[in-house]
Amino acid sequence: MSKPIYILNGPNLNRLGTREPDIYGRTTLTEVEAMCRDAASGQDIIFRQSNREYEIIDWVHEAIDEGDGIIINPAAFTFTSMAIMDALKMFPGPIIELHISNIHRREPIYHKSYMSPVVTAVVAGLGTEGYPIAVRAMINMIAKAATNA
Ligand code: DHK
Repeated sequence: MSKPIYILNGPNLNRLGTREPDIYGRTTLTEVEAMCRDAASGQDIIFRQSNREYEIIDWVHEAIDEGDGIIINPAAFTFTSMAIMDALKMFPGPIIELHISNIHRREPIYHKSYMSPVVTAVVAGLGTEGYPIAVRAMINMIAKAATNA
């Protein structure tokens, strides 16, 4: 029985759709969640957002026990949180770090991610379309891991 994919979103992403639309687009986070559920085609998804660092850490811990994969957009915590990095290090399954914008083409403060060294893959710059693309990639990685197990 496959376990859910956790899709975790960091600070300010609750304002997606109105927040800096020239960078993040006009699609809302609720619409992004629907796009992920469509792409998952029946695979269980847990989709959450928080502006609190400790809450994201608690959800990574929950995923360690209850999940098969993590897709995480840590937003600004990407560049500040060793705590979230340390939590992700404990996760035994595949992890995709996701950014709506291409962080490497932005100001230097957006270039050094604490997460990239501990994740399986990074998706950046595909806009909100990056989410369903990451979901399909995650389902393939979980299926591959299951056949190799
Ligand atoms: C979202 C944010 O909130 C920024 O702090 C990151 C990321 C980029 C994104 O592109 O999804 O730098």
